Amino acid sequence: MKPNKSLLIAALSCAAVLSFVTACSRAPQAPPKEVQVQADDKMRFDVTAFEVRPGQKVSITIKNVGTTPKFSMGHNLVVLDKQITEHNIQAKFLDPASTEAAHDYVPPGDKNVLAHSKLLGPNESDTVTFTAPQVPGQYLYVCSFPGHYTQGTKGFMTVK
Ligand SMILES: [Cu+2]
Repeated sequence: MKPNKSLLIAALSCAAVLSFVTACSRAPQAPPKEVQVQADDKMRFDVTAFEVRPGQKVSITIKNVGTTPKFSMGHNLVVLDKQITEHNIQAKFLDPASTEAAHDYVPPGDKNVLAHSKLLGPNESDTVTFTAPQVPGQYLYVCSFPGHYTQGTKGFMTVK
């Protein structure tokens, strides 16, 4: 017996609809990832690694818990694209950032900056909210105040 052509088409389109619905329900909205980071006078972040899902909303609160005035020991938190690595960060980001005191040491329009906080003095805090990249990998976050990265204000956001 020959299969009924219109039945076959109906079955196929049903399957297409089903797989579409399944694909939709398979992408649940993960709740926002909240991260609290402290920076201190020793030029360290207390949180140096965290994980997020691709496309997840991320909310990072950075607090300067040091006591040294902002002009000599300000801290910010800058999340960088994964093209910026520990090997190229000096030339590709830190050097240009070092001359941007007027912009909290973040070069305006830098495409490798995914998100950044304000530059913070003692006891100040700031929250930055952004959407995690879709591309899995390791993304550096740093303080771009001159000299602080090399002392240790850095960490990795892992998208996976
Ligand atoms: Cu700093």
